[in-house]
Amino acid sequence: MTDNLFQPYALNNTIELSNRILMAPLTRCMADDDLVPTRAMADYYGRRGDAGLIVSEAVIIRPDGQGYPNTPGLFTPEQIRGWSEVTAAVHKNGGKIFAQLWHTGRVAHPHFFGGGEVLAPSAVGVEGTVPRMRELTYQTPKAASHEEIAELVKDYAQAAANAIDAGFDGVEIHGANGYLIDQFLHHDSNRRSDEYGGTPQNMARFALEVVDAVAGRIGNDRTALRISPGAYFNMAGDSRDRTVFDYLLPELEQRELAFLHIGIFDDSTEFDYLGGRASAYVRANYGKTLVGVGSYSPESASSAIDEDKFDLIAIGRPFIANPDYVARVRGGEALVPYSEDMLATLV
Ligand code: FNR
Ligand code: 8K6
Repeated sequence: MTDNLFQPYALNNTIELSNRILMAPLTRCMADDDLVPTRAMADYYGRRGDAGLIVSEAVIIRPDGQGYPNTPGLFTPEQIRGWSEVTAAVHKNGGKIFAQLWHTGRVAHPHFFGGGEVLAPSAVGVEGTVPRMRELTYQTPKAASHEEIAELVKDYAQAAANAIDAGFDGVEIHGANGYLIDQFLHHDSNRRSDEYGGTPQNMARFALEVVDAVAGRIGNDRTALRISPGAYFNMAGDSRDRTVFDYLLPELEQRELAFLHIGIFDDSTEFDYLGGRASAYVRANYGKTLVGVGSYSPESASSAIDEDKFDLIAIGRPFIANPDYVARVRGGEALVPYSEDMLATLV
């Protein structure tokens, strides 16, 4: 029984979802060479309009945020126009869509933005090479100055305003998966000793400044955040990270965001320093709407919601394999299994 997935859910007085299934943000690297969303992308998202809410693939807020080929942007008039076709296609099919706002920080590569510096909290690089472009080795980033941090905060807020201009219903700030905001929140990547590092308050400062700037620009009711308290991607965990999130979560709760979303691939992963699963840790420290994710089936998601582990479920890979995921689950039909070769085309 998965009936509870089909209950409507009010995020707040502004936004009501027709069901509890979110399409998770899924990078597809299919924008054109100016990072403009294409007609094929509008059709792809439009086909998934029966999700309670779509969170778009991660969208870069400015050129030096790019770390993968052909990831879309939201900083030029053409990109805003391209996204307005996507949001129109989703709305035409009765759906809602948030833009996921992204800066990759130290995971950026100058190959994508004509050379120059890679900005991060500290001059600590990631090992290895860019996925899909293995000839590109990651470079050591530059620790962002106070002026550069202020500029980044402003650019998140501008991208949020651009998202609203493009017809999005709101934005999810990408604070997860080892990208820029997450780099401030973990000791592995944040070695600063100024007011952006060293203590939980300082390490959480950049995340909260971005949240406040975005909410100030478009409203807290249209602002959501994704976080990864458990480091698992582009990042090494550190037992001291726990105190950063112990401080951050009550601060976020006060801000009355549309929702908080966990960033993880498999929610059965246990983190020593969180005392278990990331979702259980966040649920215990954050009392507002929580979105769970990570290798859930319709049945396991339905049980988790029933057991009050979170309020809404985001589904990723199964949505790539099944554009009609919601209809299939509702009708009790079998799902097409996901496989990595499906990433080559937009179905
Ligand atoms: C992802 N994921 C991801 N997360 C995110 O915050 N922004 C993104 O752009 C992407 N892109 C992305 C691309 C691809 C191809 C995959 C497989 C995953 C993570 C995704 O949102 C989700 O957390 C995981 O896929 C786990 O959920 P499922 O797939 O087990 O339902
Ligand atoms: C968020 C943008 C990612 C863009 C590249 C496509 C991502 C493909 C999925 C990669 C899977 C990585 C999984 C890491 C899981 C670690 C589990 C402990």
